[in-house]
Amino acid sequence: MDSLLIASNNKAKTKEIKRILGKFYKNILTPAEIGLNIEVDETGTSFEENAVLKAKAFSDASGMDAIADDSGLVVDALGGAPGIYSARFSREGTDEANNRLLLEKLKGVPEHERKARYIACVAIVFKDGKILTTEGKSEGRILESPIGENGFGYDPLFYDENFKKSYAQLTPEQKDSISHRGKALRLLADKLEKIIK
Ligand code: ITT
Repeated sequence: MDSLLIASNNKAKTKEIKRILGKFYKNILTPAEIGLNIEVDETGTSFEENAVLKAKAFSDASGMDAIADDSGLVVDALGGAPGIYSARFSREGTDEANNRLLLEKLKGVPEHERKARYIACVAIVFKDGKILTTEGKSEGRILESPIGENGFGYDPLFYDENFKKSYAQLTPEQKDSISHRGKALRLLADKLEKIIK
């Protein structure tokens, strides 16, 4: 297929999407690369609704196939928060402030009650209006202090029991192999493969 527009300005996400879907499209472009600047209000009540909202807005504005991811962190001890509000958990909304607030809220919570998962919903809206969505989850637990330099968002606090490392200590390829977004994108790749054949 020809060109795919990524409906996101999150650099870490766009890199992950390019790595995994690169073989399906000749060009995978970001909004900046085509000079498109739109803000989409994430007014949905689920990851899926928000992913479709974002992909549709970018597809409509560009006339291209567009892919969006809506994702977040679900913490059991916080009743599922921050969930779909993960990017805007703290007032500042920066990764640093979000991580600080998460640690504050989990102060005194013992290790076995710090279970959490990342969830990602990925949606492609094709230029003919058809929609494909997939979802991926990855399980982990929230550390008591940040460690690692890679990744983004809550990665320095999100610990994987198999690698025995935080997501921020994983290489990009290791993260892709187990992450919520990696899983959702591979499921999407399977669906795309069937469409192309
Ligand atoms: P776009 O809407 O432009 O795609 P965004 O960062 O605002 O970018 P979301 O609305 O989907 O994206 O919010 C996702 C938030 O969830 C993100 O900002 C992180 O705080 C967290 N998150 C999602 N996936 C993550 C990952 O792989 N590693 C760390 N944090 C992640």
